[in-house]
Amino acid sequence: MSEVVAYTREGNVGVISVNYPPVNALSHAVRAGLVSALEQGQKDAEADILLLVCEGRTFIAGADIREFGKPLQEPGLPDVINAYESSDKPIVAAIHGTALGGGLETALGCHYRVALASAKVGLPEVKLGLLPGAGGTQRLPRLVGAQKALEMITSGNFVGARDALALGIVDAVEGGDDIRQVGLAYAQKLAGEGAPVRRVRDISDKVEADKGSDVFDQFRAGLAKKARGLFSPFKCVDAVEAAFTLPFAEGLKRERELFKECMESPQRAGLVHSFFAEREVSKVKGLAKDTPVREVKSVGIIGAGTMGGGIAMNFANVGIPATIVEVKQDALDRGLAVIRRNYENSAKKGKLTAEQVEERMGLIKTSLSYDDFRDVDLVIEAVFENMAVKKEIFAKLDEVCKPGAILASNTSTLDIDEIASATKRPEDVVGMHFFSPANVMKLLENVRGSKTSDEVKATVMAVAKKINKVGVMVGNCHGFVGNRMLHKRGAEAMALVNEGASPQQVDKVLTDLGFPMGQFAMSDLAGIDVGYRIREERRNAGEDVPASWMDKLVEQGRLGQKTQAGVYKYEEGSRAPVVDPEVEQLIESFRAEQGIVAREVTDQEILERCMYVMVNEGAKILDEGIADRSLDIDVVWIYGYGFPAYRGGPMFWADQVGLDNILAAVKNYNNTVGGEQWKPAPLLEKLVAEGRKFSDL
Ligand code: 3H9
Repeated sequence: MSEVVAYTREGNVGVISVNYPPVNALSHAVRAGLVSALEQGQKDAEADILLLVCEGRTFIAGADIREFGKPLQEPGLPDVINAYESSDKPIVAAIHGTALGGGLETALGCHYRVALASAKVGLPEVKLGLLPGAGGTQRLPRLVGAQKALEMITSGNFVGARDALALGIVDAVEGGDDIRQVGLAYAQKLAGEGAPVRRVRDISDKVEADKGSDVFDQFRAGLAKKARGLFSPFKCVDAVEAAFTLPFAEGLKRERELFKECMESPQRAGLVHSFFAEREVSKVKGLAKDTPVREVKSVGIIGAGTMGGGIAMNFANVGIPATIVEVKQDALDRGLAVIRRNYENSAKKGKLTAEQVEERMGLIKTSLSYDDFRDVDLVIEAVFENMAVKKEIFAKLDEVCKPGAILASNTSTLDIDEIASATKRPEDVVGMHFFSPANVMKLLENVRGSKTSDEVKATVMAVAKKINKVGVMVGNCHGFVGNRMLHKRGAEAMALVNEGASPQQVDKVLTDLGFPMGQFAMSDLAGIDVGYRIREERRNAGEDVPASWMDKLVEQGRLGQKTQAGVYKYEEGSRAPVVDPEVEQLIESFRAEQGIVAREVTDQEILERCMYVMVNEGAKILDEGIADRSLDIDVVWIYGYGFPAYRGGPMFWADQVGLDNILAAVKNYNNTVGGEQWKPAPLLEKLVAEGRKFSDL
């Protein structure tokens, strides 16, 4: 008997139970086990009806993603499901947890479905760059019609059990939490009624009703905007359409062909890498799994600006009270008003009820005194980037906070060790770098200082999870992982414009690569005075920082979106960047002043200089141990800067481009453009010499 799928009998019900932790994914062993258990059930004269049920936390959550890219071992999933659907004895699927992808497809191959009220179902293959490839695109529309099937399959969103019942995906929903008992009772009831075999492939009314409908073209038009640059959502529409134009068996064949196309696409590889990378980052290298985690039941936040307010919202959203401290009452009032407005906007969109808004506002307190931090478990400082100010704050926190409280800085660039040196407890000091808007962006870059204790590291990673962020642990250096790489890209983008490119040309190359916005649109969003101040500080410190056309913009009061003019101009109330002829003129006169003769800059050069400079810096970051693994860098960029997940992050992307190609270009720019940023990273040279990739490290 298979170890992962067992066949037993209870009364007249043959029970096929899957036990393959953690999520009962359809590995080869599970598929083979399902087939042999079915054969036993068919042969079992005492079994009138069969029940498919899973052990552990969930019904089958899909194909085993770890098998993707490896040669298929028979039986393939479509054959397993066809065998279940063809069974002469009725089969009931009993669903708890999440029936996803191949899991829901397996349930759709059964003749009846009963679910716990807490269960969810969905076909999330599109999020992995795929489409449901085991009959999901042919069976689901037969139950729910074209529109709903397209919505579910192209979005990958889950549906709760009650909605699934209303849609006809499941036949019954039960309370409680004992899925085996629920499944047995339902199967016995059906057997008692003499319920016949009922195959989804034979249900045709919805297909007939939607034949010839223009819903497919409408969907494609909608996706052209929503799924820009993506491959598989369009293939999903093609596959669902086949359910309405082809007989079932041929529809399955068409689905298979389209599934293979998706499976072979680089986007599938990028998205699967992103899926696992997001989960791997929670396992911090060198941190024992059983490291104790401190309880965080209340937090203090210093600074009621956009950042401080956004950070407070994260905690209030999960029921953790937050106290914000500022020096002036009007700053607190302003900050609180912004938080309220954000929540009320969510309520207007139907995402929160009025009670929830008040509940969350009730969890956010304000104060003018650090004394209110006496009992908090974690304090996050979110004031402007000035070391002297931060050190003063941390010295005060050291006096006020209870022993064991974690003292965190939201600094985006500054030295955590120097901040920690202002306290007598550097082991409790850590960086927690949120990304703006902090209530929206998923990334939390946790920065370990040289003395940060393991317990504190483990706790801030746990806090990230608790507030629904993706936490990545990184080392301490100027800009950490994300901003250190971003600054290199920013400087290169600015130089490209000096040399002859236009800001919009640079931005277009980046948005064509899949970024939601380009370098300059992003600078306008953040405020271009930020970079200006950094350049000025470096100049004052005697560094040789070349003059830039962007300095001129700031000197003219064009600070970005907040002044409706920066690198672009902005119409009142709009965030859409509009090319401004005044800026074009300013750039031209800057070039004339500097004696620069503009040359034609190709899109390829923009791509290489903006992206390879980041990859080269990423390699240095890895070499220095600032990031433990290349996947940590990938996750920082996907969740903090909108790097297209389907390209897997900058280091995964570099592997696909070919590290030898990248190194050759880096060497070329080292000779032609020059500068520290183009000195080839030793790690990049080593990997190329050894014929290895970042992902092999
Ligand atoms: C598919 O089905 C294709 C078919 O249409 C056609 C085939 C022919 N495989 O997320 P968690 C691991 S495509 C292998 O932390 P949660 C995961 O890596 C598939 N492993 O837990 C992690 O491992 P570790 C369609 C998987 O409770 C552990 O399980 N299905 C798979 O927050 C726990 O995961 C999907 O896309 C898998 N399919 O969330 C579903 N799934 O402990 C993808 C998970 O070593 N999965 N693991 O780090 C999910 O959405 C979530 O994992 C789930 C649980 C909601 C199930």
